[in-house]
Amino acid sequence: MDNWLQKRTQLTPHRLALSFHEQRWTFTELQRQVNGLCAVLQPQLPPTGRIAILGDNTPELYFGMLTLHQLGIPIVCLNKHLTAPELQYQITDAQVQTVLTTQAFLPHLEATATRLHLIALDQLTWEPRTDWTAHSTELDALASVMYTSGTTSRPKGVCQSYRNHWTSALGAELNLPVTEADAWICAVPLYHISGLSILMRSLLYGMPVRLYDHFDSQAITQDLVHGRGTIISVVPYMLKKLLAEKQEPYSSDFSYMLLGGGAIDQATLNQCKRKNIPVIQSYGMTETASQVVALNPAEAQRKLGSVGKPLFPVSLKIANDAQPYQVGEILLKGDNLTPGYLNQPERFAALTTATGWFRTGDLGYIDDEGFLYVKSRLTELIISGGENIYPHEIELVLNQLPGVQASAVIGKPDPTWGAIPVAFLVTNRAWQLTAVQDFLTGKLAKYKFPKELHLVDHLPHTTNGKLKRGELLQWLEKWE
Ligand code: S0N
Ligand code: AMP
Ligand code: MG
Ligand code: MG
Repeated sequence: MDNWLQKRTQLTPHRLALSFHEQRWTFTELQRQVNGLCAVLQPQLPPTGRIAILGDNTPELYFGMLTLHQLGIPIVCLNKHLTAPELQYQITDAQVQTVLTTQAFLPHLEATATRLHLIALDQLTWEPRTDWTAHSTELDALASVMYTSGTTSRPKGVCQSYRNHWTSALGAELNLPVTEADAWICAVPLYHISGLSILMRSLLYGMPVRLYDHFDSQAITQDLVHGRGTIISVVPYMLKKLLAEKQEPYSSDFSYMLLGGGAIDQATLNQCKRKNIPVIQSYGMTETASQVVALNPAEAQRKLGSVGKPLFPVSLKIANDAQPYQVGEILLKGDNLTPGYLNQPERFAALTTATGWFRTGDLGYIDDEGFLYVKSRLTELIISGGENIYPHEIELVLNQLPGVQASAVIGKPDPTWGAIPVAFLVTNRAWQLTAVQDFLTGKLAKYKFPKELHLVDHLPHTTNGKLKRGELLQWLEKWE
């Protein structure tokens, strides 16, 4: 295939591609920016080593990502909240030598152990160019890498091919057709698949993206009221903020909020219904290049609480040939699915059944009409505001606290974040939450910090020594 931006520019040169505050770029203008950046960047890029991006959702970062694809280079997506040691692992694992970033993030990257070639996109100057020979798109080539934390050990670099992005965009479009009048608000991070998938859809559908450098619920509400966006991707935290913000009707042009990234409570969905906010629930993961199951707009109200039916390119079943309403692990197949984890084929193989189904680790059931309901997870993943946290990675650091014999972390349901990490310490010292958080500073991303601390004299274990996290949750409930 031709390079997607070039193809899109040939097809609809004058259509709006991107807006950011008052700035606007048609596909032709976007293409010219990217051509210009290609010419400036290409001579600077070393011949070996991968290239990562790190930063806020700025137009410069957007141009940078498209430039990499135009040069035939996969994008390693780094989460801007991570600390230098957390970034270091990903940089080493992905053999990153160069990072496209912005000035604000330079000190952060300079603190990593690897000597990186850092390029601050907001410090570069380039002239828009009309010509550049773009690298064509090989569907099975690597397009992007995104890290997700693992249950016990190292984070996994999820490989996403162009075929994954292509299939994902196609499946989404067949469920929720996008028209020329649509514009998709992107306030989810471009380093998550929630954000990158919007960029990909823009190229494939010819649809404008209204970019936000961070989640600003007031400004977004004004956009929705004044018709400056017809679709927006949100995680539950964002949906609740927008719900609280809404005082006046959204523009009649507004279509829906695409909700994903974590579980939502029925009360919030009911409130959305009362306040006339159309919500399309979806289910997906980094490994599936965004949604694989989504509600159909016509059924979104009737099936409130369900995440919908598997999209056209997706095969889904519940393990052990479960009957309707019987809960089991959600299994997936299809071209959305990652070809594997970078450098860790054994971990992908361990999640693949003998007949080639991907084990999601999520538990759910299908009702008698074929709609999926997600119930919980097999592993102890905590999802706070759409960011994944594994208790084990926090425990590893807590165990280094002076005077701590043992630690445990569990996710506690939280009305704002969905869930928050709560820590239990067996210790002979009077540790306070703020002192623990100080100790974690620089070691763990802030969103992983425990928000509650309990000093206990023992932790509950099974007879074979496994921590009983469920019992810890019961302790919390008893104490409250
Ligand atoms: C929720 C967000 C926006 C919160 O960030 P905000 O409000 O901008 O805060 P900051 O200014 O960055 O920080 C302020 C303080 O808050 C702490 N903090 C930030 N985030 C979190 C967090 N998640 N949990 C706990 N604390 C947090 C900061 O540390 C800071 O602390 P102080 O003030 O003490 O320094 C932000 O977290 C965010 O953007 N979340 C969304 C991430 C996301 O997109 N996740 C989805 C990942 N999954 C997927 O992509 C697959 C599903 C999918 O594709 C999808 C998902 C949604 C919709 C559609 C789709 C689709 O299928 O297309
Ligand atoms: P990530 O790869 O970070 O997007 O995380 C994917 C995980 O988020 C899934 O495996 C689920 O555990 C969770 N998740 C995504 N969508 C939903 C949903 N609609 N309801 C409940 N959990 C969800
Ligand atoms: Mg912010
Ligand atoms: Mg995540």
